[in-house]
Amino acid sequence: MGDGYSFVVVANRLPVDRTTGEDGEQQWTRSPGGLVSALAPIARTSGGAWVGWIGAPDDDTGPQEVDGIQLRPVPLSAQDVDRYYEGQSNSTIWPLFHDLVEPPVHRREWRQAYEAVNRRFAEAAAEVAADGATVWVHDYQLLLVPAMLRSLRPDLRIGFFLHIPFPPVELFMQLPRRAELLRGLLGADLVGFQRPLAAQNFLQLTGSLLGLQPHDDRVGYEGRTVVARAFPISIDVAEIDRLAADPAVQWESDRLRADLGDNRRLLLGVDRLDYTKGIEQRIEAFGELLAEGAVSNDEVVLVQVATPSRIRVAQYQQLRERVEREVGRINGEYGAVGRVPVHYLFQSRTPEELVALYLATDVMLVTPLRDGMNLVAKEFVAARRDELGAMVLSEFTGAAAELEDAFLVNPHDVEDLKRAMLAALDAPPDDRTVRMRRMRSRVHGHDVDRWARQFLDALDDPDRAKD
Ligand code: ADQ
Repeated sequence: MGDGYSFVVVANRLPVDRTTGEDGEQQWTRSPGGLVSALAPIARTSGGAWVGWIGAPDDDTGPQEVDGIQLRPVPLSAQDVDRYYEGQSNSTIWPLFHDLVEPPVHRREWRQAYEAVNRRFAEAAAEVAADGATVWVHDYQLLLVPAMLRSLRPDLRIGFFLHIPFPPVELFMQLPRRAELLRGLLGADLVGFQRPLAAQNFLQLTGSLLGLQPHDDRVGYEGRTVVARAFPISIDVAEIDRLAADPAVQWESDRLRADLGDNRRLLLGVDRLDYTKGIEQRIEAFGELLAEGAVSNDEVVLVQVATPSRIRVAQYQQLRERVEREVGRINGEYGAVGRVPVHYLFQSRTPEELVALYLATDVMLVTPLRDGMNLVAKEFVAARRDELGAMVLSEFTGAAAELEDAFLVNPHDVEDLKRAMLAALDAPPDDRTVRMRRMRSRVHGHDVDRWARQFLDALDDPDRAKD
């Protein structure tokens, strides 16, 4: 075991995408995204490895190195993907942890697959970790891994970070085999959440479900201390800033503005197509503003970029149909030849294209019904070097706790959405600049590197890191 890795990341997905080279050879490239760019340097300099699924079923690619990161793939069969990933992770835990925005589905065979796959992740991590290594487990797909890993390797220092909200006690209590899931998390030394309230929910649950006695930010369990604390995640600010300063990106932004109509103001939504993101409610509110004549097709345009996500899950297919029907209805009713009020793109876009869109935007719409953090909100702010642009932001995102200068909104209330959209459109330029400046200073002081460092320092020594 002595020759393993001293730092191991365990996440559902490996941080790589498959591409096909010019000669037809399959290659792996590092996937974009803040988490990967924050952890890759740490993994590289500290002799680290990353355990995760390669993203395609029945792929038995072996261990390999990509861009300096040692990858240890955990293969999943088509049935594993169906039951562990699309089933228990995304049709049971995801909706339940997001306040039952959609009803969770409970199936025994999904739970069994979830446990079996979590065990394989834990075994893979136990195999590659050096003596006394630090292991950082991520997210709701792997709630059982910390305890499984601890029983295999009591010598490890284990951290867990939950990227999504942690539900209130009475919602968590609805989960079949809830105590086992909670004990899974208690296998960690440090459990990190996006918000302090989530950490409190977790600690309270250890009392009400397991009869433990949480105190302050920790709880004693099986002779150890488990610390639970908030570590709000962020983005690679320097990278977004670099893209925003790139003349090619700025040129693309000007071109988008011209294509959409220079005299129209642009509202923008960028999300995975997910029912937690409030896309339907946002489009409905925009449709009502058009119907009431509060805005017109000549004055405003809404661009909604929605990345395809979990497309085999029924609730996501139904959402897609509802959104597309509503966009068609609004464009049919209020559009003109060559000019429609809603541009809907069911597509993934490159970071350059997203930043060009952010730069072209007058009002950014980030209106999830519930969201752990929401990185799009922070990317928009980081991109606006010109200190212009307003943001409508849901109170139910983690980001709202940090970006209080946005136009905050209750996305369940269509009237409130309409009010906030109009307020953001009508805000005097000075007011928008003051708000943007404050939001930028918050985002600049808290980038994803700092987030990762704070988590790992606290994992190393929770009391030192607290000062
Ligand atoms: P997500 O639910 O995926 O993340 P979010 O935080 O907004 O949500 O991150 C989405 C990322 O995907 C952003 O970096 C964004 O730029 C990118 N993206 C979105 N639409 C895209 C498109 N059309 N094309 C290309 N890229 C697109 C989960 C939790 C969040 C939490 C993050 C990180 O649900 O609450 O903020 O993890 O912890």
